[in-house]
Order: sequence, then C-alpha cells, then structure tokens
Amino acid sequence: MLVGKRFKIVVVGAGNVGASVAQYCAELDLGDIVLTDVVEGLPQGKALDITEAGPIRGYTARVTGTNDYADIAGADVVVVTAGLARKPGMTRLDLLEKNGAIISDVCANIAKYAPNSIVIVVTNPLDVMVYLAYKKLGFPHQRVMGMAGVLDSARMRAFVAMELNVSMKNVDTMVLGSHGDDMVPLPQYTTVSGIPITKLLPKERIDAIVERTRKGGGEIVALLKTGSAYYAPAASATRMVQTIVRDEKQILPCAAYLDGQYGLQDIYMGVPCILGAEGVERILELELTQDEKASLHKSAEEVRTGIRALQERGVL
Ligand code: TXD
Repeated sequence: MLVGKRFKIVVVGAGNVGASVAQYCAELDLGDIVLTDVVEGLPQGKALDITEAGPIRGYTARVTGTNDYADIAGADVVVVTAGLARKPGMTRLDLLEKNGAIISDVCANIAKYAPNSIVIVVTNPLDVMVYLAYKKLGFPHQRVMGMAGVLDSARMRAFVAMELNVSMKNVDTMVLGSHGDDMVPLPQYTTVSGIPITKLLPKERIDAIVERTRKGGGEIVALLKTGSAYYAPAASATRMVQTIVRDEKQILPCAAYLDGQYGLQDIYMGVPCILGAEGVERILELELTQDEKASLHKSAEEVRTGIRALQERGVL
C-alpha cells in the first residue's frame, strides 16, 4: 500500500499573521495544520472557520486548534507568530522585552514536544527573536530561521511592478540585513525579466523604492492605525513552509545563523538561503559594494544592540 506523508504544520499564535498562515497553508494543501494560542477558544474558532471554508475552496487539509502544547507533538514545521504586534509610534525594540518572554516560553514547549521540527520565527523584533529562539531551542541552526526577507523583497517587487506598470511576476529582488529601517535592499540584484532595474529606472526613482521598502511595515501600521500588516507577512511565511515541506530548494532571503558569512559571526540576519527539507541548506554569499557591506554591518549592529538588551534583562 502506498502511504504518502502528511506533513504536520504547527502555527503558534492564532492572531492575524498566524491565522492567515494557517489559511494559506490549507489553501496550498501543504499538510495538516495545528493552530495554538494562549487565548482559549481563539485557535479552535479560527481552525473551525478555516475548515468550513474547505468544501468551497477545495482543500483537504485538517485544521485544528488547541491551547495544549501536547498537541504539537510530531510537528514537521512550526511557525512562531506569538507575541505582540507593533502599535503606531512603537519601535520594534520596544517589543523586545515582552516578546522575548513569550518566545522563551514557546520555545521551551517546542523543544519538549516537537524536538525534530524546523522552526520559522515571525515575531518581532525578528532578528533578535530568532537568535533567542535558536539559543532556547538548542536545535541545529539549520532548523531555526526567521521570516523577514521574503516579505521585504515581496514589498520591493510590488513597488517596482507598480512603478513600471509590469507584472509583479516578472520582478525579482533581494533584500538583506535585519528586518527594520536598517534593512539592505539590493537594486543591483533587482531585475525585471532579467533586465536590471538600473537600466529601466533613474536613480532617484530607485532610491525612492528602496526607501519605501525600508519603511514598508510602518506604512501599513500608519494606515491601519490599530495593527500591523498580516496578509503579505503570512504569505511570506507560507512560502517558506512550502519550500521546506516540498523540498523545493528555492533561494529565499531568510534570517539565518551566520558563522563567518558576510564577515559576521554568531548572529541571525537576512541573507539568501537555499531552503529545503533540511531547513537552511546553504547560505549564498553575494558580492556586495562597499556601501552595501557597510549597511549590512550597520544592520548587524542594530541586531547586536537588541541581543545585548536581552542579555542585560536576563532573558538570554
Ligand atoms: O516580517 C515579519 N517578521 C513580521 C513580524 C511581519 C508582520 C508581523 N510581525 C510580528 O509578528 C508582529 O510584530 C508580532 O510580533 C507577530 C504577530 O503579529 P500579529 O499581527 O499576528 O499579532 P496578533 O494578531 O496580536 O497575534 C499574536 C497572537 C495573539 O493571538 C496572542 O494571543 C498570541 O499571539 N500569543 C501567544 N500565543 C501562544 N503563546 C504565547 N505565549 C502567546 N502570547 C501571545
């Protein structure tokens, strides 16, 4: 008898991003999905609602909700979205202490109940939280990564496509560094059907796109007023889940553990990774200009400040 493997995808945090990840994973039939949250009824309600859309949308994924970590046992992939979202006027570093405590608790449970899983952290401030998760989980670094670069480059792709009035499908780009105002969008690796954007747009338009990308999260926060983005973030995390469970080896910018790459040591930051069944299977080292290298290192300093703040507060 042929038995296909059904993957088990756990989403911790059934808020805006988490529920949307569950929905997108169901739509793509990536596996069975378990939503979990500290709020009683919330993951159960969202899971039931997503299940009830199944007959219409045509997916077969089993989606369940729970408040009990025992139910995450056997997870192949865990997406961590638990935490507070950024409010207007709040910096990502403001979130550090509260989300640090949440991530520590969540990771203790993942290590206990799903020790063989691959973990994708989404919670902000992203690069610091994924470093904390790596330390708390004790998993090999290939199995712990953060989602930010897929989102930041999706935003840049959308802005380039809007500017040129071309299909977003034709636009490829790469955004490195930490998730925040110090991220490093790379126009030299941005192409439209293979044509470098430097040949299609004047410098000031490219600079404006780079700036809008850097402020992409804040732009949505300012519009929504009572929350932060979740459709594009959830779509981005889902793309990472898809690449892993289908072993697609897609090259995606992810927050990965750096052990000398780009001249950086013992830090998590956004770099191009080959993602597959083993997690982060390889990190690609792109040739960067002096300016880009300097921006990347500035970005790393921001992450180290966050790590130090956690250490000072005894969270790390
Ligand atoms: O690019 C990126 N990495 C990001 C990050 C893009 C968008 C959002 N980003 C961050 O993800 C955001 O700043 C937050 O830190 C998280 C989740 O954002 P979301 O918009 O989904 O926040 P919600 O809607 O407030 O949901 C958070 C849920 C909520 O239901 C809480 O009850 C739950 O997390 N929560 C917990 N679940 C499990 N365990 C614990 N301890 C816990 N604490 C809170």
